[in-house]
Amino acid sequence: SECLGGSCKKGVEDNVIAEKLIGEDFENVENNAVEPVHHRAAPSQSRHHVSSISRTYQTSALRRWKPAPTVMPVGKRPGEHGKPVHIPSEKEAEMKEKFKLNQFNLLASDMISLNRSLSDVRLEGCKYKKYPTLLPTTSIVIVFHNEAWSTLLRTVWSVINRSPRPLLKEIILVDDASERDHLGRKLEEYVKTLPVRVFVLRTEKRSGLIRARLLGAKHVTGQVITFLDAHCECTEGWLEPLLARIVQDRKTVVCPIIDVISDETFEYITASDMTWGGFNWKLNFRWYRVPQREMDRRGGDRTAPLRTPTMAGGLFSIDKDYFYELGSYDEGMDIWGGENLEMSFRVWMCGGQLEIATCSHVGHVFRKSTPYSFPGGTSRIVNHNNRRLAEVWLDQWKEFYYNINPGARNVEVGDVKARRDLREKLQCKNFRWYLENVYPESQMPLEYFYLGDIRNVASRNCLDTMGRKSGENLGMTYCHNLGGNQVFAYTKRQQIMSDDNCLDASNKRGPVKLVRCHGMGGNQAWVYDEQDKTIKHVNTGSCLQKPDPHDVNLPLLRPCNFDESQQWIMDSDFKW
Ligand code: UD2
Ligand code: MN
Repeated sequence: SECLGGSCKKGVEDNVIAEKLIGEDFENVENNAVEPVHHRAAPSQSRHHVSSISRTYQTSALRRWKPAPTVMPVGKRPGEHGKPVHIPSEKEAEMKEKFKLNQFNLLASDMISLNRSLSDVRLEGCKYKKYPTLLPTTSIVIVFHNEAWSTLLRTVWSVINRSPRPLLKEIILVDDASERDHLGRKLEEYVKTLPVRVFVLRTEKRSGLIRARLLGAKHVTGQVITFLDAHCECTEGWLEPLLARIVQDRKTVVCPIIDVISDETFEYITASDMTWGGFNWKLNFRWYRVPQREMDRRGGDRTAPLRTPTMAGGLFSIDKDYFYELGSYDEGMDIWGGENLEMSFRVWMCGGQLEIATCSHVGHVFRKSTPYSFPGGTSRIVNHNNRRLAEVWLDQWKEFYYNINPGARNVEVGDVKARRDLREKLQCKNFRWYLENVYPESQMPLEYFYLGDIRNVASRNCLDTMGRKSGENLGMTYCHNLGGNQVFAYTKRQQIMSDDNCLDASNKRGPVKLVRCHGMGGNQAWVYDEQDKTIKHVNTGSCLQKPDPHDVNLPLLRPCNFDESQQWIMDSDFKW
């Protein structure tokens, strides 16, 4: 199966990922509220630290800690300091063969030490930040299905080496019915030799990552649960910023910045602190640039926790009691997908907050495709999970999902009553509130007049994105009434949108393109006149017109003439 949703960091917004891979210019960070270095906490300061602890935490239950010493591995193996590993050409065939096992360069991973060194990738201002001297303990829960030995154990070692020992209660490995010998007895014997309590749980049958995490969570004895994927590497100082936010407000769910471990070379590539989580109409998780308004809220301090509308899902810390109060996970979700958006909406709508602690960096191997099976079919499972979250949390905005992904309507959703009851019981706010207050930049518009196909009166054909990308021309073809590429929203901001693209014209004779919606009017503002049925481009005053016979798939922009070729029907569900 191909790259699912935003799970692969390379599938993100082009502008954002380009910046991620090139690495950002941190030049003006020094101007931003970098705290002075304090070598010893002054008495007044420690009082401040205690008072910043949320009242639900008993200080007696918290642990004193010192930053973890970074353990430097002995010897010189490839990949130290997060450098890329290069495979000699004579091993290329072997490399390609092994790549298939996990959809990453297993040969490279196996060459790297299980506790390889990484550089300190944090912003300068993070290195000297003071955190409460008392923090809650955490248990790390890592679920896996057929994970490679080296990536799994490198995850474990990076936790051991870079977490303050008093804060690390245990590491819980949940094997979700793997079929690899090394994950059996060998793994159990190995973890016994580790300097930290590590144990292995096993689901009886393949249960998917959601139910596997629930099994792991049940055995947590620390105060905070920290979930990680099984192919991560934690960097210096990763844990303290996560726990510090939770001890300040136990209803905070905190993610680290998820850096990229290259699936090809295992190079450690620092991700931007200027991206946050969003989602599109298809309910794919996506990374987008943090808007100015959130930068302003943080007073321009890039080391301050960043409020994010959604999370990628694999890496986060949550107070254990709060996890259950909030309804843990939806047990009706299978294998992979959807649980991250479900939890994101639930956290925000039910009184919590979701943050990225920009001082916490954890690397993750982003893959281009999933290596394991989806029993029952990838799209059936992902649609099943997404339907469950749409039916419970999205209110009327679920129609965006169903319209752009009409196949989902026929996928079994199961019983969602218990989850709807949960929403009721927790007295959660509605999705309108979420869009207004948490995510006004969302691709799902807060106010819209119309959602459906746009049909020409003369030709009876429909506007169609033809599945094209941002920057390409709008298309047109016969109406199939299925939604998908023929579904558009006409919004109160005068946009005509399809998912995250908007109809855009910069010339009075076209062409009309699909361009990433910017929400600023300009070339993306259109006025639909219900009376004469024209779609007029505000900036140029031209009207949208059906294609000429010689180029039947290309809608035109022409001087308005009120002819049928410039009349359009947008009438189902109209609500002005
Ligand atoms: C992302 C998340 C992942 C999860 C997923 C949506 C990050 C970095 N990763 O996808 O945690 O939220 O989006 O569901 O945010 N696994 C099982 N049983 C299964 C399938 C997977 O245990 O049936 C394990 C798998 O071995 C891995 C973890 O679940 O350790 C996440 O799976 P993934 O790495 O394939 O997901 P990813 O990173 O593409
Ligand atoms: Mn993963």
